Formats: sequence, C-alpha cells, structure tokens
Amino acid sequence: MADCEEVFFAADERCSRRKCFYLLLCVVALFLLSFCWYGVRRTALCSHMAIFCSSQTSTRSSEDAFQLDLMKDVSLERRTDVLMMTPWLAPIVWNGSYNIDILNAQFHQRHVRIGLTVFAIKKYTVFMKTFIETAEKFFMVGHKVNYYVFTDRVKEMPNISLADGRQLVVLEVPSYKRWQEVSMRRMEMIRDHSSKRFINEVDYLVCVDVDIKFTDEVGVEILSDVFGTLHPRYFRAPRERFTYERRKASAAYIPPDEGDFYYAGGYFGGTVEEVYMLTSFCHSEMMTDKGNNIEAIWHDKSYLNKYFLYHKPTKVLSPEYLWDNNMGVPEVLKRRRSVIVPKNYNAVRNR
Ligand code: 4GW
Ligand code: MN
Repeated sequence: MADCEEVFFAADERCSRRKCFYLLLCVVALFLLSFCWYGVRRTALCSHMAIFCSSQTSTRSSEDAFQLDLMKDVSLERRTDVLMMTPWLAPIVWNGSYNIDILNAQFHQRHVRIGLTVFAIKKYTVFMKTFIETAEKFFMVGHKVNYYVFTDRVKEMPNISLADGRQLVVLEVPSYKRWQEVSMRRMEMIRDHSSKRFINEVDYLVCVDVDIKFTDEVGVEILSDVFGTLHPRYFRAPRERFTYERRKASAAYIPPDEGDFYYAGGYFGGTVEEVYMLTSFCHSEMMTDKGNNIEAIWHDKSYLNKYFLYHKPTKVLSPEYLWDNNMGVPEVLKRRRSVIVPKNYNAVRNR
C-alpha cells in the first residue's frame, strides 16, 4: 500500500512540473509575440511620421527622405510671439503662418472671384484714387477681382486702368445726412447688393473702409467663410479695455465677462452668403435700436463685434491687415499690408 502511494505521489509531482513548464512556455511565447507586434507597429508609425522618427533612426528610406524634403519646402517659421489660433481653432493670419504658393494653387484651381466693397460718400471720394491704385499693386494680384464702389458722386470716380481680370463697378447710392448713418448704412447696402448682385458675380467679399492704402501683399490667405480683423489699437489689450457697447438697452450690448477680441469695423468679409448673414444681422439690430431711440457707441463696429461674439469668425486677420501708423511699428508686426491714411478732418468731415 505504501509503495503504491509513493508511485502515485511521484507521478503527481512529475505532472505538476510539466504543467509549470508549459505555463512558462506560454508566457515566453506571449512575450515574444507582443514584442514582434510592437516592432511592426513602430515601423508603420515611423513611416507616417518621418519627420519625428528621423532623428532616432540612423538609416532612412528614400520615401522618408522625400517626406522630409516636402516638409522642408513647406516649413514655416515657428512664431511664439503672437497668438496664432483662436480658442475655437480659427487661424489668426500673421506673416509666417501660411505658404502663399500652396494657397494660390488651391484658389486658382477653384477659379475664385473676389469682390472688394468700398464706400466713398460725400467728401470721402478723395480717398478713391490712392485706394484703387494701391489695391492694383497689392490686393489679390493674379486673381479675379471686382471693385464695388458705392458712391453718391459718380462723376468724381477716378479713371484708373486696371490689370486683366479686374473691373471697377460703380454703384450709385444715396447719402445720409448724419455721418454715423453714412457709416452704419453700409451694412444695409452690402446686404441688399449681396443678394441682388454679388452672389451672381463673386465667391468672396472683402469689405473695407476707403481711408486706407495697401502697402504690402494681401492675398487669398485672408479668405475664409467669415473673417474679421483685430483692431490695431486693441490687439494686445485685455477684455476690460475693449470698447464694446455696455448699455443693456442696446442690441449691441456685450456683458463684461464676454468677448474674445475687439474687431475693427473697417475690414471684414467672407463668402457672399456669410457676408449677407453678417450684414443682415447688423442692419436689423441697428434698426431695432433705432426704434428704441438708441444707437450703439461705435456704430456699425459695435454691432459687428456683437455678431462675431456669437458667430465666431472662421479666420481672424492680424493687425498687419489694418495698421495705424500713429501706433508706431511694434516688433510683432513684420509687415504692414494696409495702413490708415491720415485724414484732414476739416477737409473730409462735417458736411
Ligand atoms: C464725420 O464727419 C464722418 S464723415 C465720419 C465718417 C464719414 C464718412 C464715412 C463719409 O463722409 N463718407 C464715407 O464714405 N464714409 C465711409 O465710411 C468711408 O468708406 C469710411 O472709410 C467709412 C468709415 O468712416 P471712417 O473711415 O471715417 O471711420 P473710422 O475713423 O472709424 O475709420
Ligand atoms: Mn476708416
């Protein structure tokens, strides 16, 4: 009996040792398998991210090298001195943030047509010559451009020869007595002409003040569904200093704890459909206020800022696009693409 027990225990011990061996074998096999899988994954990842892996791998395939060359061609300066992206992930267009050759190729492929709207009412016709002459030099060169000039003084329009693919359309409109109204009614007129005319003739609209001159390239990098421009005076200011409308009675009211940027009144745009919606909003809010005998503190600018608060622009232009030389030239401003023309107030205002 004792012998029998011994034989039984010996067999049992052999059996459990074999079990241990197989278990160990399984563990080793699993380890080897996962190691191989990691290797395959890493190689695949590296070939997609050639730029990041190149510094760690001594041998590079020709495909990787090609990707690197491409990256070098489109490489941009890394700017850390300015905000390049809004919190809703819209680009803020600064010099060095885009490659114009790539963008031009994209927009040419789409045969994009651009309308530049400008108002020259009463004495502001004096700004027209410089405006058009400098736009011919710098604004959307090589693309199809229609200048839409709204004026009450058709006869005072300068006769300037334009480059191929560009034309000047003079739109006769009434002038308003109050200068505030002259400025504000632009929204209504852009709205009306957008649905009647612009929608059939252009893809994008750029709506600017006439008292500016172009001093450097402005190209398709500015185009997007709907865009605004940072006001040169406030682009580094904290929110408390933004001169939004602060009276609750006005439709342009913005609460003190809201507001992203302070946008300039004289430089916005987008697709014709989006500009229609923007100008339509601004005009109807102005009319609501008019009915309540109130007018926003900075007129059309206040309503535009209200619009952009709740309809975030898809691109924001840096103050390179609308600079005021009275502010000097800060280090962050690598280019001044259009600047405000100093006004002789006695000559152009109050009549
Ligand atoms: C005060 O007497 C005036 S007149 C203020 C604006 C006036 C005005 C403006 C005008 O008589 N005729 C005119 O065509 N405008 C248009 O509105 C013009 O396109 C101008 O660029 C835009 C906004 O006026 P602004 O450039 O004088 O406004 P700020 O000083 O805010 O840029
Ligand atoms: Mn202006």
